Amino acid sequence: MVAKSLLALSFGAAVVLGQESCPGYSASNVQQTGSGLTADLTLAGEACNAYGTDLPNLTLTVEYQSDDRLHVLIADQDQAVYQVPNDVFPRPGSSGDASTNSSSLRFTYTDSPFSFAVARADGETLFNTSGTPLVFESQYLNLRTSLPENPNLYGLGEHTDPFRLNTTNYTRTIWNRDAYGIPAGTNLYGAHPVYIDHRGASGTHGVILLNSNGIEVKINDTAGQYLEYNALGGVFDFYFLAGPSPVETAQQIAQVVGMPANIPFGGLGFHQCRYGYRDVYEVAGVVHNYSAAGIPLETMWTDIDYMYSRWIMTLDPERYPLPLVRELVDYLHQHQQKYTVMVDPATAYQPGGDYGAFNDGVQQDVFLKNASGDLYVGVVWPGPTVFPDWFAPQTQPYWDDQFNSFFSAESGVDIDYLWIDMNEAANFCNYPCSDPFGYAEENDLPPEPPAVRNSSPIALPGFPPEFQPPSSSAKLRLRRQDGAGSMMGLPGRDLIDPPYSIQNAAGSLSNKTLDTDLIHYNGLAEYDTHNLYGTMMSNHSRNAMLSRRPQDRPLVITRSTFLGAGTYVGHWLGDNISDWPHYRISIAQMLAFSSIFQVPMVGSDVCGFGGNVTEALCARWTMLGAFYPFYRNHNELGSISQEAYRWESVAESARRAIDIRYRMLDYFYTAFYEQTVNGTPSLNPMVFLYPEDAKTFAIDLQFFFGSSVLISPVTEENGTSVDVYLPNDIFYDWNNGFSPVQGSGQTVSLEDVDFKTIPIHIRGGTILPLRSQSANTTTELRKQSFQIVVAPGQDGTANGSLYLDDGLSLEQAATSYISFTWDGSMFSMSGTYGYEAGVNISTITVLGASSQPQSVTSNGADLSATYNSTTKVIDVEVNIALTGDASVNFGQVATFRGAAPSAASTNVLLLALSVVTASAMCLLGSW
Ligand code: MIG
Repeated sequence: MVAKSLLALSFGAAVVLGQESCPGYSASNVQQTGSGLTADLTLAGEACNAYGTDLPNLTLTVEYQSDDRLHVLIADQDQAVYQVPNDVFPRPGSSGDASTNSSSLRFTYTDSPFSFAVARADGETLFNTSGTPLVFESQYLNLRTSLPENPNLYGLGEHTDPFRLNTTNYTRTIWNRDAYGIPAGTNLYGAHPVYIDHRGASGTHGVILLNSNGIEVKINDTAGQYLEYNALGGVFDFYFLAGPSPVETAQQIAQVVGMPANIPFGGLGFHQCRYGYRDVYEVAGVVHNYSAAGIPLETMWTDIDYMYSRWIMTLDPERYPLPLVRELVDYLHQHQQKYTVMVDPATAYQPGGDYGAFNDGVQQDVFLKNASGDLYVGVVWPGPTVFPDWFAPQTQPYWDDQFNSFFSAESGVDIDYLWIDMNEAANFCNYPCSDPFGYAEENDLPPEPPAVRNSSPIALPGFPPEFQPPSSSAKLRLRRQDGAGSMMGLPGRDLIDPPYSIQNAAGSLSNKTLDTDLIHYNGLAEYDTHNLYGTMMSNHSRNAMLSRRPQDRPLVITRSTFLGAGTYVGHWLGDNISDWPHYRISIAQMLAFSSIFQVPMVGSDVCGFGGNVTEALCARWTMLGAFYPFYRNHNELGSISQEAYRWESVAESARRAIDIRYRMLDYFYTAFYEQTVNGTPSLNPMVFLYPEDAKTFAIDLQFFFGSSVLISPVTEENGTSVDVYLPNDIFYDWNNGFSPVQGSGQTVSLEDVDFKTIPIHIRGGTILPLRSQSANTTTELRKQSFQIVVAPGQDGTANGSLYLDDGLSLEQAATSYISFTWDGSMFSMSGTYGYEAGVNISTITVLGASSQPQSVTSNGADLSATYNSTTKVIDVEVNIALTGDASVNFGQVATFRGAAPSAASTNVLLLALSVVTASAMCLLGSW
């Protein structure tokens, strides 16, 4: 029922802005529609014009889009105000059958002064704007919702603040920025104005504000607890998502921002990168050293070092000559490895030369222009640069052409994946960048490249003999030689210096980025669309990768993102520092991107980017990174080398961590796939899986890889202990032969966690498909048989799933999706079996068993089972094809069931492993 709210007792308080009291709006002409209502909102008094001009006439549109999604749009009646374009962010439609009555949400409003509230059908108020009048001005929007005391809020990225946000005196600025060192409390590379509000047993909901203007979200408790949006333009385009669980809320966010793109299986392998590999020999040397050290390297990367003078779509003919780069790529491909390079948007300004990326772009009119019609010139690595205008329709074919030529499989750099950077967009020259040429010269841009080697490179056994130092005649073509009405924004605004200043850490809006008064090809202002630049480059770059390899799923990793970026690309978390605070915060950051922003292919630079890493930190980070979806060691120019083979301890931790990751890779790939289908997070904060356990709400140093594998890394330099919270549930300790561990809702200290070990617990109630052994590449890994690990839960049952496909194709001809269940004595699998995996299940492992089973049978045949009475693990050798339903009967075996036995009545042993001193973690004896 849409009714006037009784809740909305207005305080009658006018918000005081810029010395003026703002009048708010009155609602009139309320029209019920099939799925909601519309109303006119009229300015209710004298304009306050606090930070711009109050708009007199607005329209409210409320639509119940599904039973758990409510859309509330407050826009100007004239539809002149900028709105995020549908072709950049395709809005979800209505499911058609949603209605006021069926929805689990209720919209109510007060007409004067206008305010609205969103509540659950059972009455719990989720959002209520009655505390302050709505402000809707030409360059300023203000809306505040009251919240319960000390709320559990998550999201509003990109940031490096705790996963559970501060709730007092806290400002989150959203304005994409090149943010070296990713400082806490500041605006970083991405714009994700979405939050999750978790209220324990009362449920969880989500709120998306679809707005790409600069935004400041203020959270404080000075006028009751509130959350307030201050935006520099656009409209109030809200999506309220009912949850009521955290996982359902995440799924509902995905229904709005789009399901994430799937990735190639190989993208989950281990990646090595750095800024400052001086030449192709050094890159080849790294590949060689990994193999010599016995550390699986899946993908080798090259930063901007490969470019001639930092010009995109070129190679440095002396340091990275084409024939040798092609040799390197061939070598990698022959060894089932991959190659990736970086591309920036900024293109060297080189008029009058033969630089094709520039010339073609000028000719096809793809670069941003000043009001005068001249090219807009900023300064990035190559010195003066121009920037593609992704809003111009000709930019996609231009970008495709550049990719097809420079990244040609036949004659260019045949990359497998792509890395895109500096797309906030970054510009070194502060506003107003009146003399980019002078600025570039003063700042030595482009920088001097490293000296060319004058001695022969060190021999690399296994590399082609032709892999010789560049001959002076090795000339590379620097680029291809063969053909290769509305809602546009209000006029009259101050697009450089709006009256309201958000707390942009770069200073004024245009600092270190594109001028915000630039007008795009289609008429939109950079002021309104700045936060979209990186995501539009992502979309264009994904398409360009598809244009050269139409059959293959692309993997593109971007720095800058907006809502919905995950539908195109993954994200690395930018320029972190090689220190423990950045190691620790990487978990919260990654959780936000995966479980809230729906950009699940995410990770931080392993061992850290800026500064010099310590051996202990690099060893720990190499293990933690094995549980990032995107697992890449990357390092800054000038920092000490940090490839995993540089220290024996790090090499050993890499070998062990990769071994575990790879054995789990199909399990994680399945979780990732599920996220692409329905938004179920492939990484879970503890609060998502234990939403009623208040002790989990703020945990962001432990997390679930998938929904079964709890990772609890050591978080201190030289530390060998870690405080671990285990909810009241049954877990199985990976590092102690899968021995059962009863969690008791306490934090316990794990001791003696050496530098080669990361604590891993399997959550009871789950079934993990593992590969029975790891391999040197993911291609080889896919030839290993499966070991299915059954981890019974408190009720004695468990389930899991396995998705199988070729790991590569955009369109899959045949896939398998298999469900596994354990009912206490019977293991069964059922599902669809289209994909020929070529391997079978070779072992079924049942954890937490109190005794050896009397008999284990499949189709009436006896199977041989071994039982370890210390770890309580049964292993059964099987040979089950992944081509049809099957079951294995364990007869009367007793696996763990029911609540933890009390110490008095059972034989409770303290865990004898290296790890434990805490009474809360006990090995369950007989029961
Ligand atoms: O201004 O390409 O975040 O990963 O190594 C720095 C050089 C430009 C920033 C990226 C970083 C990369 C670096 N880039």
